[in-house]
Amino acid sequence: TMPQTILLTGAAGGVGSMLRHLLPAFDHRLRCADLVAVPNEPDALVFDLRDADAVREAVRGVDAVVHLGGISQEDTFQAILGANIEGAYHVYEAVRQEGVPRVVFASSNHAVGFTPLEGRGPGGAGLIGTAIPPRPDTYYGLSKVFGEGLAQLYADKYGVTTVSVRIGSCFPRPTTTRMLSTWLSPADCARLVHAALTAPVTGHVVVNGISANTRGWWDLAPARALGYEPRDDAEEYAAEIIAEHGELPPDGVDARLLGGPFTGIEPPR
Ligand code: NAI
Ligand code: 15L
Repeated sequence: TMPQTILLTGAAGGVGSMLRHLLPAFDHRLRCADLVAVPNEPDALVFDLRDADAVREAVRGVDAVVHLGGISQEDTFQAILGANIEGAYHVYEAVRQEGVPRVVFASSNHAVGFTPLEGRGPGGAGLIGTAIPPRPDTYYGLSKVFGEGLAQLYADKYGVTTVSVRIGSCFPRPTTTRMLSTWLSPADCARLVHAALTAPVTGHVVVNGISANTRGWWDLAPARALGYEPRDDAEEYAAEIIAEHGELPPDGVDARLLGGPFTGIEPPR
């Protein structure tokens, strides 16, 4: 098949940098964009997602958008409103007007962060799927609920296909005990984004995005249905992490609520 041209927003960020290195191996050609210059990408487009015209220009002519750009943790409502809510709206309006058929949206575990874990996971009460009510744990998580809603609207009304990936914790390696459950390795992230870009699906599909973690409590069936085959398991780091941080206290937020520490964050005002 012909290589697809993909607009990668948030290309200078943590996940964007990992995908810049890993996606070309899947034969995707990247057009990088960010608010700041993208290291080693002199052709990257530098603009603010709040600028509708710049977003439209960036989207023109691509086969798909991988939308990572925006604020990736809790912030003031105003900041989230501009970068994440208006930003996502501009991406979908551009996609609609330019006739781009597909978006992969970087959603988050924090869209459903107040979901109780109730001893889920291996040997527990079963895994948490994607057909659960929104329960954002922050204004940040709320912006991901908005993004998923926007994806659904543009699927139903305009036939734009979106795969929303509720990412757990995508970092080079797990660094906390919670991440033994939530880790998405960079290589598995690239596998999942590739599956989301190429799977023969339409409409709005929501998938959980973690590696094949022994301690995972998220159902990966929706992602596997797209062709995602995770190869990494955070358990490889368990001995080291437990030696440093210990097991999760059963009555602490990390063991009780899906969003862990974000459920207790007070936003800056
Ligand atoms: P990051 O904060 O490292 O990267 C986000 C990028 O978006 C930055 O390079 C930033 O400059 C850019 N950006 C921020 N505001 C912008 C604006 N107004 N206009 C244009 N660009 C703007 O975040 P990371 O970790 O790379 O995450 C990427 C995406 O994945 C984010 O949407 C995040 O919410 C989502 N995600 C990440 C998780 C993770 O574990 N890394 C977990 C769940 C979701
Ligand atoms: C997220 O949504 C954040 O973007 C990321 O920085 C991590 O905090 C991650 O969730 C997590 O829950 O570990």
